[in-house]
Amino acid sequence: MARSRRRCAGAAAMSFVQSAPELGNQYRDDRVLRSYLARTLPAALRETIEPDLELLGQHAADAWNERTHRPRSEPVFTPWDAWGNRVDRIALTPAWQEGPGIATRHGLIAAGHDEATGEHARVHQFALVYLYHVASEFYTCPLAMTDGAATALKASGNAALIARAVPRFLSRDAATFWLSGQWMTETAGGSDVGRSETEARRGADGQWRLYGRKWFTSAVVGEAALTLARPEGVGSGGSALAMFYLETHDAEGRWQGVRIDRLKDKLGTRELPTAEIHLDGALATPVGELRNGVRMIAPVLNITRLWNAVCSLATMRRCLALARDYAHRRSAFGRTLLEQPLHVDTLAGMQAEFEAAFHLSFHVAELLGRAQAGVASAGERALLRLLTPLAKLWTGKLAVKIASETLEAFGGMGYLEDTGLPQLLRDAQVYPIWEGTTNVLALDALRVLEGGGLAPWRHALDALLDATGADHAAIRADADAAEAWLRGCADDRLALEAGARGLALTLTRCFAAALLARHAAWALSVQADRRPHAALQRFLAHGLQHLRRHDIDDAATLANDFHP
Ligand code: MFK
Repeated sequence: MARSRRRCAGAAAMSFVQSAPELGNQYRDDRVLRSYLARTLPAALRETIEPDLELLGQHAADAWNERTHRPRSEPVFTPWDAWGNRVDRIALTPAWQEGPGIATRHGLIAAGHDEATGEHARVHQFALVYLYHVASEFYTCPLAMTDGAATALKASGNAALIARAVPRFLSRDAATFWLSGQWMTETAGGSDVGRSETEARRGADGQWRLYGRKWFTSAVVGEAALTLARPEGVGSGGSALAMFYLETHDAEGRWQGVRIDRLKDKLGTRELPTAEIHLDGALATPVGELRNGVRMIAPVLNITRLWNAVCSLATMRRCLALARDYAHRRSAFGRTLLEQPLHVDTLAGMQAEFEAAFHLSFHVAELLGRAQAGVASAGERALLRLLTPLAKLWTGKLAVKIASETLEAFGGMGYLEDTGLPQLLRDAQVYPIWEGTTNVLALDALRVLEGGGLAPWRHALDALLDATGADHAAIRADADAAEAWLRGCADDRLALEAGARGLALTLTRCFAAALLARHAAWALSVQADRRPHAALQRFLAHGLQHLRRHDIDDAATLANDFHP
């Protein structure tokens, strides 16, 4: 890879031209991923999947290195044809057209449900997701929902729908592969889904048809969708909603009861055709009972939240790879950026946060794989339920921070659209919003703690630290503080809710630190690699504790400060 500064040949006054950052194979170059897989996967499985990981790692590099030679494109929506027929056609970008081929060839969804790899299925799958995500231009978004739909249908026990849809969702052949949407968000309910207004009516023919408006349907190009609707005549609230399965086209390939109103004009993820749609008599099948739809769709939420965490990691890793490469190439004040202590210190801080986030997110994938394979203990299942929203809320925010810092590491060039760098930041901003905002997820974590307490989290944390053979008193002290905070707020609902984000971050960072400590001990003894240990020291120095208990009245006064 050329790392030299270049001069503009033939120019009258020879002026300096900075070489652009380039990526190498994103699997081979990823010490964190490779070291993690070496610890967690059986050697035979790792050797089997490695060629595939290398291919996706090369695809990631090629997609970035060639991107400057290709014009950027966005999906184009055509509601009517020239003759006045309603067609609702969406022309996709080249990366999205390649999506089904890549997703099925590498088994992006199938790998996560592969019984042959047992409890390791999800780690294998999320390694693929992590390598593919940025190059996919968020084709991973509908893949996440399809994975969620397969998981929710399997959990529903509806044999007919499982037989019809799941093999298509898990297909390894683009010709038979189906994408599924999760059409949940409405104008009244992005977070408060219980306010959904879409109505389900049963006709004289016994068929259910849906009527309503869905406000953020990112997988509108899919062949199927899981959605929520309120059966006619039932009451209000989330428990009165039912979960329905529908197919978007009829046997002749025409939209069935679905009208696309327009594509969203979004800050980022612009290659992803997120649509507003109307359901106007769309034929649909209840997946299970005609109520408790929110509970029934929850498996989709949990799966897509883990995808969100891993995609956030992928963005962080991409940012770091670019910033590191550039630091070799770029000189200022007579030294490369990599010889400048403050720049090095800044990159090291980003790397430490990323490494901790990596181990947390992939640990959630491990737990999911164990739960799915039926080998997880009750404690592990409880931990999975808690760590899923925690991993999502932390990594979403962190990706924005690291993307922002990365743009700064490029100086003014980081602010220029045609470097491709601003897109990383704009795209990253979706992570804290999509599939539940930070606050909704912090409250979800609170709901879990109210059900099962902190014991599963604390036992697992202590077990991880005990296994390192070191004391790690600082991590345990912050864990003690979190437990004390929770006990102290037990009778104060307002304080509990107001402090839920601080509690969530503290639980997350303590657990991520314990996971990083476990990996650092392993890497030191097995690979003689000190880098995870250095990452841990830095991560601890950034601080684990975010517990807050502010005066609620003061908070209300400040938040409502509309008048001079
Ligand atoms: C990548 C490209 C993106 C493109 C742009 C996208 C921009 C943004 C577009 C969006 O709109 S994304 C938003 C997606 N929406 C969400 O993620 C929903 C966020 N809201 C929540 O997660 C709320 O917490 C929730 C809707 C679940 C609350 O609803 P309710 O009706 O108040 O539910 P409730 O009563 O708390 O829970 C109902 C049942 O579900 C309970 O079980 P029981 O009936 O047995 O008591 C809960 O325990 C269960 N439940 C809720 N969340 C769960 C869960 N179970 C397991 N896991 C969960 N996560």
